[in-house]
Amino acid sequence: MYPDYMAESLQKVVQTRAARLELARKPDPVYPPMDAAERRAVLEGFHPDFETSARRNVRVGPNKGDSLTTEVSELLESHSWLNSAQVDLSKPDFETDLLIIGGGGAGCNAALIAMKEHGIRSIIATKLRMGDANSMMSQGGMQGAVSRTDSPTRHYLDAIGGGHFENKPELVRALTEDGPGVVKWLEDLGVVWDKETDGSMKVMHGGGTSRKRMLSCRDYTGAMIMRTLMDEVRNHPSMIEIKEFMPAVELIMDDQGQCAGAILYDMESEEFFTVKAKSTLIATGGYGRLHIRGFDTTNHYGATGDGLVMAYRAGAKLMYMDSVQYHPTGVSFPEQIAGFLVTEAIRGAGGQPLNKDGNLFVYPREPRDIEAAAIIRECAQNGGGVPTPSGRVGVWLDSPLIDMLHGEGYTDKHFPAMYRQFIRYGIDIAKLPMLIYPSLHYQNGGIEINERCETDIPGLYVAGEATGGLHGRNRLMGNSVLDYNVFGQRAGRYAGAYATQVKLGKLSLAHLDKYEQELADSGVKTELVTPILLPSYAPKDVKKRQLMRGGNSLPGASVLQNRLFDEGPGA
Ligand code: MEZ
Repeated sequence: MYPDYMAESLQKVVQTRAARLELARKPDPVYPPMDAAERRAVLEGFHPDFETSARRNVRVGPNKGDSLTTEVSELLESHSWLNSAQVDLSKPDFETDLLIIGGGGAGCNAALIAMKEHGIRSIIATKLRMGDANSMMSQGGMQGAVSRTDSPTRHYLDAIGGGHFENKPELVRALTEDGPGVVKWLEDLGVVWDKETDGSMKVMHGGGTSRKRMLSCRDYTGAMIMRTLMDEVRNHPSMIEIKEFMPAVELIMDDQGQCAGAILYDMESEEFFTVKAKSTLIATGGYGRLHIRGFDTTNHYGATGDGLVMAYRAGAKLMYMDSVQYHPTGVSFPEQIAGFLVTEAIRGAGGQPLNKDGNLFVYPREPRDIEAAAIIRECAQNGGGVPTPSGRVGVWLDSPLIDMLHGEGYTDKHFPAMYRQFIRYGIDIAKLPMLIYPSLHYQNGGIEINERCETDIPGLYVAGEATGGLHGRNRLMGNSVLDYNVFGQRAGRYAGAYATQVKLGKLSLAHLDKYEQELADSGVKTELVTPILLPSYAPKDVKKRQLMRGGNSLPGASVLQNRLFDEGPGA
C-alpha cells in the first residue's frame, strides 16, 4: 500500500480522472506532442546524457580521445583479470566451430541458425543460467511490420526518426526487412502471439511508432520468446553445448589478428578454461548494472558490459558510447522493486503520466528519451513529483484508466506480470496508479558491426544489445526484441559461414600485454579489474575490507588477484 502521506495526491488523481478519460476516448492526443524545438530543449535541459559530468574522454584503446559516458570510460580503462604469461594456450581445454558468449536471445538464435544453415557445432558459454538475460525480461512486445496497414519501410522511418537520424541505415534496413520473417520463425518454433478473434495479430502502439506494430505475448513477451528459443537449443545437445556459470573473461586472438576463442572462468570451481573457436560471437547484452549516474535499472544482475571491455581490449571499435537509454517508467515505489520495468505498453493501452496534482504534463507516447526527460523535468524543475520514504521521487502512471477504456478485467488479463508485480505489495493497479520514474534500461551504443554482425576483427561477431549503431541515439520500444532475433540469426549465418573456411594460427593473448602497456603509457592509474561479471552492492566499509581490487564481487576474486599480482610472470 502507499504511505498515508500520499493520500492527498492520490485523491487529486481521482478528481481529474473523469475529464482525462473523456480526452482519452477522443481520437486526438490527450496532451500536445512536442515539436522538434521543444524536444531538443527538454533533452538538453533534463536528459542525463546532457549533464556536463556525464561524459569524459577515454584515454586508451580504439576510441582513444572520444567522449564516452563517464562510467564507460572508467570501465574501459581497467586491468584484465589475466596475466597473459600465466595462461597456457598450447592445449585448449575445449575446441568448437562457434563460441557464443552469452545465453540470451541473440546467442540462442545464432546457435540454431549456425546449426541449421551450416551444420556446425557451437558452445554457448553464459555467466549465469541460460536465459538470465535482458532478453527474458522484456515485457510489452516486439516490433514487426506484419499488419495490413504497415510495411518495413514505415518501420524503418520510425526507427530512424526515433534514433535522431543517427542510426546506421544498413542495420535498420536489415532489422526492418527481416522483421516479418522473424515473427514467423518464432511462431513456427512455438511462440504464442496475442491474436484478435479473427486470427490476425494483435498490434499495439509504442512510443514513436506511426503504425500499431507491437506484437505481444501479454506482458511476458521476452519470457515467452526465450522459453521457446531455449527449448529449441536444448533439443540439440549434440550440436549445441551449454556451459552455465562460465563467463568469458578475455578473448583469445591468433598470431594473424583473427579472433580464436575465449578464456572462460568457472564461477564454481574458480578455474579458467581455454576455448579455441573458429569464430566467436559476443552476445553478452548491456550494462544497466553499471548504474550510470546513480540510476536504478531494469536490467538483470549480469548486465555489466563484459562484452564491451573484452572486445575493446582486442581492438574492436565502439560507437555511440555516450548515449544511454532511461526507460521512462521504472518503479519508484514500492522500494523493494525500485527500478523494475513498468512496460511502455501500459501507456500504449491508455495509462497517463500525471504530476502530484493529478495533471497531465507530457504526451504519454513521446519517444523514450523525450518522455524520460519530461518526467525528470517535471520532478526537478516543476516540483511536480511525489517523494518516496527512501528519498526517491516519482510521478503517477494512471493505470486504472485502462480498465475504464477497455472493460473491467482488461489489466489483469493483458498485463498479468505487471499486475502481479504490484499486488504483492498491496497495490491493485486496476484501481490505483503506479508511482514511476525513469530507470536505466538500455545501452544505445556498443561494439560497431556491419549488417553481417562482423567487427573490425576477423572472426569476431557481435549481436544484440552489445552492439552500437542500429538504434542511433535512442531506441524505440520493441526494437531490441526484434534486434536480438534478427541479428542473432544473422550472426549465426555469417559467423557460421566463416567457421567453415577459416584457418587459425598460433593462439595468443598479446593484446592484453599491449593494452596494459597502453594504460601505463597514458598514465591511467586504476584499481578496477574487468569484466566486472557481477555488480557489488556491498557497503563502502565492507568493500574496503574485501580481498580484491575495485570492489568487484566475483566469488573467486581473491584467488584471481593472487594469480595476477603475487605470482611473477611465467610462475
Ligand atoms: O523494448 C523494450 O524495451 C520493451 C519491450 C520494454 C517495455 O516497455 O515493455
